[in-house]
Amino acid sequence: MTHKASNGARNSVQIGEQKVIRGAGGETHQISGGEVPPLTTQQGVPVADDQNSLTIGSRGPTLLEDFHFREKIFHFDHERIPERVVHARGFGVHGFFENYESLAPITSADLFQRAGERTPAFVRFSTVAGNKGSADLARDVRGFAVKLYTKEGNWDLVGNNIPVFFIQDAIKFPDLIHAAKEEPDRGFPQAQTAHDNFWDFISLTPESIHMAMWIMSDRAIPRSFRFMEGFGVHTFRLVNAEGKSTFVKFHWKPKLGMQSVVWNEALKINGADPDFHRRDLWQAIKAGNFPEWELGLQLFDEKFAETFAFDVLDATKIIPEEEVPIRRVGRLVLNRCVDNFFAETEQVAFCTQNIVPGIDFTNDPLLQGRNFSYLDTQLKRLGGPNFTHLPVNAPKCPFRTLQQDGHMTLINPKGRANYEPNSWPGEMGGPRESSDRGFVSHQADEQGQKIRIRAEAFADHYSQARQFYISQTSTEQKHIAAAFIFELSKVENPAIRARMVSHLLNVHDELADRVSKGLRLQSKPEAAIPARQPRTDLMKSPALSIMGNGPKSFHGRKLGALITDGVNAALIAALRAAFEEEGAVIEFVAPAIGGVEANDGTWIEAGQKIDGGPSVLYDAVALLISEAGAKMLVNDGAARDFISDAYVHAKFIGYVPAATSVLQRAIGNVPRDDGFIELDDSKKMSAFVQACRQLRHWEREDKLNP
Ligand code: HDE
Repeated sequence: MTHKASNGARNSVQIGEQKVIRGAGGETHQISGGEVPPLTTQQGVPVADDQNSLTIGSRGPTLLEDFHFREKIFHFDHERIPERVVHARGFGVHGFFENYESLAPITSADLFQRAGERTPAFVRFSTVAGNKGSADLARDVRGFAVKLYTKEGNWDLVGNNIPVFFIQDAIKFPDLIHAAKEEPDRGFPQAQTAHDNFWDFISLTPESIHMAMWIMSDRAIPRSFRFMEGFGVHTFRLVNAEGKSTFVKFHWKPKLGMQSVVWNEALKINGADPDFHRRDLWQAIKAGNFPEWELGLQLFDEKFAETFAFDVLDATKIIPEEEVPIRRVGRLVLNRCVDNFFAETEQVAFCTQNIVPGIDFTNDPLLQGRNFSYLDTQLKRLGGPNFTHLPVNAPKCPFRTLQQDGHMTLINPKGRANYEPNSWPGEMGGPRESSDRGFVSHQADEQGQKIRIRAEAFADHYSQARQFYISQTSTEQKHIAAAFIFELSKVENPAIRARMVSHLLNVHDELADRVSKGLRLQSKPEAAIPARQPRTDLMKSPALSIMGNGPKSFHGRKLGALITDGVNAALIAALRAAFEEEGAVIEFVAPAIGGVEANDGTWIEAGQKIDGGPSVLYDAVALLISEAGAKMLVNDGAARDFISDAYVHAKFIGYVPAATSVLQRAIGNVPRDDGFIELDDSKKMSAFVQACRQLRHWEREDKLNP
């Protein structure tokens, strides 16, 4: 019989800078440096052996008295909590909001009173339809939820990256989400709206057509969380110290500009790196490239609301920026990753009802419904009423309630009084309401019949969908049509496909025509009968286009450079200098992860092996291979895909003459358009960076798909 050491033997021993740790089989490994804390049970009892459970003899039964084993398994069994019913897949980070100037004339909200004031923030980005383990590049709305820990309580602005929503009344939310998520009999498709139930619901819900345009646009496949806008969606109120209310729509404007990927690329990214968005944000923050957004306010009064063409309480409508300009009032900087994903990102509980003095709701029926849903959902998800005690959810200002007890309570009021009014003096009496500092709801006149009826002013479902379409560049319009065709081609029931086209006929003839042809409908359906005749006189809103508002910079973007042994070291140095000066990141992709030897004998480490670093992961590519490297890669499928995908996805391609044979093998003898930049000497590098600033060479895409 053999006995393993379990009589208090340490798991690690310090030998100078080296530590020797014991593996599961009792073997030893060396790791470097630092004191390690002893492993304990939850009760703080040090653990001597975490590799073997307690048994009678080495091959005998396990003993019930092994409290360490039982505690470990018990805790593991209960690691999961219900994932969010929507927005399950998310990524949270910390940062701060910095206020530019005092907004006292329009709001008494404390965070907006002083120029330069910084308010801690936690932001969680998410997709809506997919489960927690789904892929980042699903065609979907992105959640953009911001928790601001102000000095007068937490303000949660729980927004999206699209400024409108599918429905006008919260009572339809469960239907919308049921239709979008997996079909209940089969449990698929995952994280996709390309299926019958979704389009069945949409085609029977004309109010959703405006939002359908946005999700079929490139907005639904952002290149990065860092390159997308955010919106509060609803009309809110700002209220000043005198009680005067101003309507407001909240916008987050990314400093790095907007950018999206193309759909074929998104499909491939989901395979190559399902964590593409979260990895991007993680890497940017860890590298000190902190993304920033400016908070923009669209401010308007009752008079504007009365004269505006649509109801400002209808969340399926925008107010074009050209009509009510955006005032930029501060910046949001995201500068710290979480220490623990579960404790923070999973347990963070956003609630639309979390507002602070100086901010108030409107009667938007979607917002009113959300105010019930978010608090309610946290109870189920986080298991009790004390989720506000968790560090990520607790206010960072002093707070004191008379609430007590409940599951997992971490805070209970001290003193004798746990009720009020009470007549106990001073501290013994506990906290008191304060009429001067407390939250006061904006006083509004409300009266009317108790009815279930949609406001007449909500009845126009198509005019802004058309406005969105005409505001896009022709490339973006093509993408929208292609997305409708892709999604509806996955719909098995032809009647649903035709019904969608009947709505598009009310949006724009050209779009309806493209989609109808793309689906090969045998006869074009009649236009759907609109509740209100769509308007065709709404002006273009240039702000709605992504491509029309490019950042004209490669800052924050990523270049994938394919290298082989014998790569020209001077070119690599020039590439590094040029792209680093632009504020971009370079990742080297090589035949083996260990790296390559340059022509001057220096060693260049690789970030990816070719098949693990396909070009879909990069914004532009450079082919810096040697003659010998070209001979090797010309028959390498992954290298060919690297080039042909970059080509089809309209990326800028810098290449050395030695790469010509591989280029030809990958894309044939196509003429080199302006998206190709020959890097025959280091001086061409600045031309390459300059080209990359356009982000994509869309003319090529137009030529490839006329
Ligand atoms: Fe949400 N939504 N929602 N939603 N929503 C949730 O709350 C809901 C809506 C949004 O990162 C849930 O904590 C209803 C609009 C974001 O933790 C739930 C309605 C907008 C997040 C819920 C809406 C959003 C959520 C699920 C129709 C943009 C993720 C888990 C009236 C303005 C927050 C949770 C995070 C999450 C309900 C519509 C944004 C079930 C009933 C419109 C960003 O409470």
